Amino acid sequence: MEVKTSLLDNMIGVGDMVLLEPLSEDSFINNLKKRFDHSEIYTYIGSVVVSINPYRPLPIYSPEKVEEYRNRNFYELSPHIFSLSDEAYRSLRDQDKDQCILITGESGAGKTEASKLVMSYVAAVCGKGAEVNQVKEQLLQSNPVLEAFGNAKTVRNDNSSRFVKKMLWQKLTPMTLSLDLLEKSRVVKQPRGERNFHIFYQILSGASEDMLNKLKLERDFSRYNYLSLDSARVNGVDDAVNFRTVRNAMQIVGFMDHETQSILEVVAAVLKLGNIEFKPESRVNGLDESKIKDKNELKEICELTGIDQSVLERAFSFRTVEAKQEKVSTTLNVAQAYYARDALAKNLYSRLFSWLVTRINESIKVIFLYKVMGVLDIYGFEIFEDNSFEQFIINYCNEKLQQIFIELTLKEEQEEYIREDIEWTHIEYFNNAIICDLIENNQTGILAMLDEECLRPGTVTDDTFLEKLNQVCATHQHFESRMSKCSRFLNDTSLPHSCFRIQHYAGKVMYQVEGFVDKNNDLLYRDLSQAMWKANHSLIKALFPEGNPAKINLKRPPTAGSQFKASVATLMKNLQTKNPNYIRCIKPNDKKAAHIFNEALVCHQVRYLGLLENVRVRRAGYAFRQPYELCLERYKMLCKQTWPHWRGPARAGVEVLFNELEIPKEEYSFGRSKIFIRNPRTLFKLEDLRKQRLEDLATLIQKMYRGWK
Ligand code: AOV
Ligand code: MG
Repeated sequence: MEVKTSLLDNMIGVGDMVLLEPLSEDSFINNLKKRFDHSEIYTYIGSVVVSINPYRPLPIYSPEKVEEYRNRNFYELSPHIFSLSDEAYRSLRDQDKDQCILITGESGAGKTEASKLVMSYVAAVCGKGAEVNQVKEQLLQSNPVLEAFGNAKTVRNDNSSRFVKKMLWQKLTPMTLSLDLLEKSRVVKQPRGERNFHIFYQILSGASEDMLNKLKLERDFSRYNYLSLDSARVNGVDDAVNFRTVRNAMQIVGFMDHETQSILEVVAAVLKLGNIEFKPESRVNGLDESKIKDKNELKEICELTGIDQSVLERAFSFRTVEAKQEKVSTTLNVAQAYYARDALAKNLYSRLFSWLVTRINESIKVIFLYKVMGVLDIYGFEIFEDNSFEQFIINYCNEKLQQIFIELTLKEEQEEYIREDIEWTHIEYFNNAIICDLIENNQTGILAMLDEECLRPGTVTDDTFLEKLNQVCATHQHFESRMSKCSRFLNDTSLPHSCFRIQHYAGKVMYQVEGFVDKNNDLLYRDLSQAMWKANHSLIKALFPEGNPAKINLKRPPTAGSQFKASVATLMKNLQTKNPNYIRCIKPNDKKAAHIFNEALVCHQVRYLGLLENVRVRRAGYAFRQPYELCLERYKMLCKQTWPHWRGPARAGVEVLFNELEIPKEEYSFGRSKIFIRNPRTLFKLEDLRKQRLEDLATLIQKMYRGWK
């Protein structure tokens, strides 16, 4: 069997960083660059795959490639995401080990594309039969649907995921599951240069006149307050074509026509809610009351969704607070009315999204109590000019995933040495547990303090929250604020008074405190949920179960922050029970452009991802390891006693082989099941000898062949 030696090809750099000699930050980046320039976007660090976004289609994902990588060992072919997928899939199938594939990297680094490649690989190689094929197709088609509703153009990425996606494959049958954690504030407001979720633009661009009429929509984006206009069109994206793809995908996934219609009605209602405007109207007793400026939009929303117009109108003017037996109605002023409107739009949309996910799951779920393989694709680390609660939450999620990487890589490596009875040296590296603690500690964490502030009676503002942060976090190494008691930052004019800064594992991020309290409170007045529950629209009714007066719950719903924290904790616990496989995505430039490799940018990511430490840990003592059988199979041709067949245990064969080749004893160690090689040069030597031997053999065969002729 011919085996490529692409891992060691000098022209295109080494395929496994573990074999890099000498190892330094420069050589690491150089190696990545060399490979990137030769369209080799994947490089290993042991079993970790480092992937650099090529920003152009590469011909390396064809069905032929799938076949090439199928059932092959990790090191036999050039590094590829398919290799990792195959490895994970086979471990699941043959060793019954739960697997998870963790895809990390900053926004635009290629996580979502990677997750889709893994999915399509597993779909291609797993299970058989008509029923399974249908489920596979449905799972793959769930992607365009989830992306239409959960992705948006941001400054960093034209197709940025604004939710966490987790897909599960059971032993032979796929099923999806998605933790939604959607960035719902985007529904009502988008940062400059960004768009709302794709689906809004897709409907307006792609729906037929007839459909638009039915949805009471107009084609013109500029009619809608909730759509930012400065970036309504995205280069290279055809919203109309995508709308057709999404409709088609919805059909395949299993949505009935009437369901799709209901879904689009909710989307239209959300869009139209943004056009309801309020004006102040003074009342006799001096209190400001808000009034709807033009009721036409309200009327149409109600016609579209079967919501009672007078009930909705009242819910935009009054707020009822129930405490024990008492009911108190207060009027809403203009600001409160806008707040209520936006809260309703956000809730309608985010609940629709969760419902979609559940619905997709139901349609493709096949229950088997088999082992599972999960693929996790999150929103990547983000630093914008203005960072708010959303970035804080997204970055916290990334911080946690990095923490899993640190814990599990260290643990796994340590365990391997212990299992194999090999001595090893501990490698130090930055553990971001301290940053996670700053955010999530139950007493002194930022989220806990935000909650405390939100639940405190009296006047609560973003400023009082910041004051509290300043008191409690002032001395934390990773927290910076100008108002803090700690004088470290008093003269730091780059840090405005209304901001705090966190030194995340991936860099410093300055957060604007404005909006934190509101977004965390995430209040939806009960009058509105009741109005929704009363709607003559089965989907909307189902989205607001708490609006049922029979089910009134006087307890305050959990805050957005604490819900998120709980979901992340569940996710992390779940991941820890699985065997992790990592794909570390790197963004080569900030221009979304092909062929550009910005060394400084890559270097920054390599640093914070801890990739060099990863290599060092991997080589702590031993750069390379291989099960005895594989090692013997690959190099047995180099020794008369082992060629062509070795009779006896593989370990003894390797011993004979290494003795014969006079490899110095201190260069390798025998583990229980694997040979551990200390220096990459030893491996290079073996590979060179092997290459030479193969060439000799080829010449010999040619000679013999000519002789026969
Ligand atoms: P992300 O998931 O990491 O960002 P994406 O996977 O959406 O990033 O990648 C961004 C864009 O890069 C894609 O839309 C493609 O155009 C391109 N791209 C990525 N990977 C590949 C690849 N393997 N081959 C070709 N093009 C690719 V975010 O969701 O914003 O964190 O939150
Ligand atoms: Mg993504």
